[in-house]
Amino acid sequence: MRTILFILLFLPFAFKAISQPVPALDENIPYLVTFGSEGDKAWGDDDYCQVIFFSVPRNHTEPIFIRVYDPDTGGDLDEQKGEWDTRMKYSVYGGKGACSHEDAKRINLSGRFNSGTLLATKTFGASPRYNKSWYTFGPINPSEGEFLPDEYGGYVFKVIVQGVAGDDGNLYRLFLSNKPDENQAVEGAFAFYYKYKFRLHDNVNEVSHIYPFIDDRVQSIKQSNFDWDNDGFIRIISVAKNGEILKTSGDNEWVQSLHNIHATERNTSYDIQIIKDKRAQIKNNNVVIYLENQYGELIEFYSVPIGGIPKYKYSIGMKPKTIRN
Ligand SMILES: [Ca+2]
Ligand SMILES: [Ca+2]
Ligand SMILES: [Ca+2]
Ligand SMILES: [Ca+2]
Repeated sequence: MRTILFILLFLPFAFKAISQPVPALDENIPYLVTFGSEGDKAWGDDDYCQVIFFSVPRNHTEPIFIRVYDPDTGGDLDEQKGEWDTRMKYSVYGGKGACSHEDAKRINLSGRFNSGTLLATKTFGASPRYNKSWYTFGPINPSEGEFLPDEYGGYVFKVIVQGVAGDDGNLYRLFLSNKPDENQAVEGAFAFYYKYKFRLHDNVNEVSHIYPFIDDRVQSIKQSNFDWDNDGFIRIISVAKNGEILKTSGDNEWVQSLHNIHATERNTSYDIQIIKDKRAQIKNNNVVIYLENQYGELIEFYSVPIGGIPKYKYSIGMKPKTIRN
């Protein structure tokens, strides 16, 4: 399965520039979110941790930098509860097991989810110095990543963002850069993630997207989402699905729905579209989503849709349906 992924990755898509920020440009998601360890789950974070992987192509030898926008929790962008008392720890891992260790690909923070070699770490509280500005990790030698050429085309790094104190919400973005003091894309690099926590737009006309890749072993997916606050709907566009609806959660709850995979969808991306409720006008909505295949393995979301953004083909479309469990 991975071989096909690998081939697809190296087709000449425009990875440059659009694949380096997380959230990615094509995702149209305003910010990632992680709360302090005492956060109220009803505010939209179930476990106060986010894990993002970056892959750097094997032929890239120049140092790379992992940059964080608004790493502090305080000031303009972040979500305040009482005093600003949140501390947020950012850690970059490489080396053997950083990505391949099975605990690194689970939804729960059990076992060695922080597997690999710790390359850099820093903890931020409220900091006017970093409010609405960038902090840079690095230089990092690409070869310090975990070398996974067949699965991810090169060297893989893991970034763990974990709330270690407080109850406020941290909004932030990441960028994989060639430069320490500006965002310059590393050609051919991309990001992927399994459990994605982010802020929805306040503007009800904005549509956000996430792009899981359906490899050739996937027969069905189970999607789970948390604290969606019944804010509109989530739908799948693929070569065979023209808006199949994913069940959305209410306040402080998980929901799941099951979705069958059509044969023509294998080795293509899904465009999961997130559409807000036009009337409810919900602000500051933080959400969590992940997908599992029929074996209970998490399915990767990619910062750029592998094979491009899928288009529904009327010739193979199935009748939309949602199986709820
Ligand atoms: Ca607080
Ligand atoms: Ca801030
Ligand atoms: Ca922040
Ligand atoms: Ca929410």
